[in-house]
Amino acid sequence: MLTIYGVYRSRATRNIWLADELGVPFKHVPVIQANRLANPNAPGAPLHTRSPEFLKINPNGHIPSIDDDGLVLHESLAINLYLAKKHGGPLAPATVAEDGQMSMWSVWAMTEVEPHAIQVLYHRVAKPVAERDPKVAEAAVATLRAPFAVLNQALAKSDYLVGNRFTVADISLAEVFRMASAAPELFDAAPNVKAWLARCQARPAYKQMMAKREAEPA
Ligand SMILES: N[C@@H](CCC(=O)N[C@@H](CS)C(=O)NCC(=O)O)C(=O)O
Repeated sequence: MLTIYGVYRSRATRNIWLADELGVPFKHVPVIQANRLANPNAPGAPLHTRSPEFLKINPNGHIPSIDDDGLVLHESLAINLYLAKKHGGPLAPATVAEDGQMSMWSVWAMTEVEPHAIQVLYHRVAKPVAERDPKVAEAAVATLRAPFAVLNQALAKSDYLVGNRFTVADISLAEVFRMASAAPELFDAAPNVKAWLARCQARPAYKQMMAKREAEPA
């Protein structure tokens, strides 16, 4: 049985969306970020990223993690590649070449895009207004123009990233690019990216995941 650790309001959405697309049943353990709790050490506090019980599963103290019949894995996008390859089908790489392409896009998204996209999210939306720094958001947007252009060019030839079909790479990248949603100027300058993200987010499994995310307290 697959267990996914991490609340819906976290990067766990990447793994939950994929599991739903694959039709893989899973147990969901809603570990919450410790920094979202006023007093994580209070008696009766929910299971969180610094709970000793969770640190035994992920000593990094981050969500998501999975336990798949005893195999414990961390890192959201590595988890996605593992689950896709384990369960196969159209979401998974069909050849070693596709495996290379899916790994390339995933590592690219995590290193070239996510660190900046998260600054857009923090400084335009997520932080309390008094803590937002528009200059940080602007700098992140400026840096993101180049990777947005790269993805825009890649998507000029195909509706999806790899193999001309919707795959795990699209799920992982769509979730990373969603972090930059508060910068519509980036999407307007990259119409293929904008249309691709809308295509990915029109999928029933995405909508199901997002409905559960919205139902969680902010
Ligand atoms: N590279 C990791 C990042 C994990 C991460 O930073 N997760 C956040 C939530 S989205 C977290 O656990 N924050 C709370 C904490 O670090 O205590 C991944 O993609 O899985």
